[in-house]
Amino acid sequence: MIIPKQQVDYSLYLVTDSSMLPPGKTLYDQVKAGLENGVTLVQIREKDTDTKSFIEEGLQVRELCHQFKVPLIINDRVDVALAIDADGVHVGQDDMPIPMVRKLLGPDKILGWSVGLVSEVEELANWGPDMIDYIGIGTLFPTLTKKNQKKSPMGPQGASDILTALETNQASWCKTVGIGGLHPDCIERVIYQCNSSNGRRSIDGIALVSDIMASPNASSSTAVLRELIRGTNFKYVNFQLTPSDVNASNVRDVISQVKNSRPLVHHMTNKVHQNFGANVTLALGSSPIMSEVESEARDLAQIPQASLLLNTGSVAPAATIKTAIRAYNEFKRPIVFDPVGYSATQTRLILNDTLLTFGQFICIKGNSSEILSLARMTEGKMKGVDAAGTDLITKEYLALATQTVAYKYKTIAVCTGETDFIADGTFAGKIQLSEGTEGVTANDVPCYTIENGPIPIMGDITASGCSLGSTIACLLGGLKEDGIAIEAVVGAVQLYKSAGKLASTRARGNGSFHVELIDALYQLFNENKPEEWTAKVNRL
Ligand code: 3NM
Ligand code: MG
Repeated sequence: MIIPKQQVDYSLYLVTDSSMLPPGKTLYDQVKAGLENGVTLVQIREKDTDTKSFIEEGLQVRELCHQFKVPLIINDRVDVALAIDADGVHVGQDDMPIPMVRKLLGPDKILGWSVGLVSEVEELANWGPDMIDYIGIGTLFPTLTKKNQKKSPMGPQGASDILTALETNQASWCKTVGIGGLHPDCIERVIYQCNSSNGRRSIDGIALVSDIMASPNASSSTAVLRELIRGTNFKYVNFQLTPSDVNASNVRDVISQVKNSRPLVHHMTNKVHQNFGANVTLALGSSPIMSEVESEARDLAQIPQASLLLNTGSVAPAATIKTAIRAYNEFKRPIVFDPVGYSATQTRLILNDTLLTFGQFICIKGNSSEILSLARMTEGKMKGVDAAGTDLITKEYLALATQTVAYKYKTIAVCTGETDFIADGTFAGKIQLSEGTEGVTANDVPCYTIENGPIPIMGDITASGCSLGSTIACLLGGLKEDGIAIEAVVGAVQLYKSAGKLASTRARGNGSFHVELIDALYQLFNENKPEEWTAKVNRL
């Protein structure tokens, strides 16, 4: 062993594949470039190499790795690992059974296992700490590298379930790396979102193949990866995620910022909402654009005060939505996600979960049914898109569901109803390998309520919930660089509820309520006196 196995640094784990080398590069070249730029662990994974060449190559790479004090792991071939005295072996679920591998390797070598299921974690825990040293958690995202994939991508939420299982099965000693489809555009998000529910751990490293092996410039590719996993602030929006005890003066300031900057609020939303949402946006001093054209999403995301409202009530093609999500994340502009009827049908569930896996949202908004199912705190499927049948659920339970969604997705979650709940799970954008959320759990994330008594007529017009999404997107879109996200979201919900109350006192019925709501939003926004608004904010 080049170093004691307890001291292995799993943070940037390079797995080889000589079938994808760029022209003129050898496996040795790519591994060397990786090691020179911060790879901390190497695995030779060669599926089609004959034994003799595998051993020759293995000896060369072992020598190279050891110059950098980096251990070398061999995939699958226990015989090759023993023959060249490698530092460890990695096996999958269909390879040699773990107790046999350990017996052949002896106690001091590193033994890694590919894990995708909670039941596998239970098995590993039963073996105890002398068997497995680390697991590769995967497949995280779709990848072309692994042929004959049997597992479907689990996303950060699936990886978090595995991390949680390690904790609940008392297997904290087991180290973890995430693997599968990891590239610079998603690595920070993976580190940010993957953690056990007790907040005690996150993944210990990133394992990848193609991003380095297939790179024409493996040195700079590795340097980019090294920088991304260094552990810092995850800036997926270009304003602040600082915690705040929101008050009227903060909210007044947010609205002034919107007035000055006139944000462009890009709606990808359902047909029923389009007209009303555009009018609400105009009433709030902002410019609506209702576009589901894939080719212009990137252009829109580059407009300085743009924001995206993504409402899956009736859906644009998934490819179009993904292009938009990628662009808004890349240009650090806010996305508000409204997963309408989140799990009402299998089609919606799959689409919404795919999108949740695919991007980082600054705000996720839903009614109580949607938030309860996102939190996995409800039994069975939702009926339709309305928040029916949740009247008997306590406020404490709804607050916890909102906090759970905020914590899981590292977002600001909004749960609408007679009382609105807002939970801030952004952790100020702090990300770090291994540390989890430093013991903070869903229960502990800041939570606010907004109350204004019942406004039954709100439920009698269409798209009133969707237009709260428009309002949140307007206020987030208007934030300056030093603006604070939670103040915009709380301010938006408070503004919307106050306007709803005011409009309900003026309306003669559903039709005039529609009009009065737009007028009331216009009036309260332009007066900008949050201290006089009837909806009250409480921090729980
Ligand atoms: N194991 P890339 S996914 C080797 O899910 C491997 O266990 C996986 O390649 C698993 O970084 C994978 O190019 C391939 O996506 C990862
Ligand atoms: Mg294998």
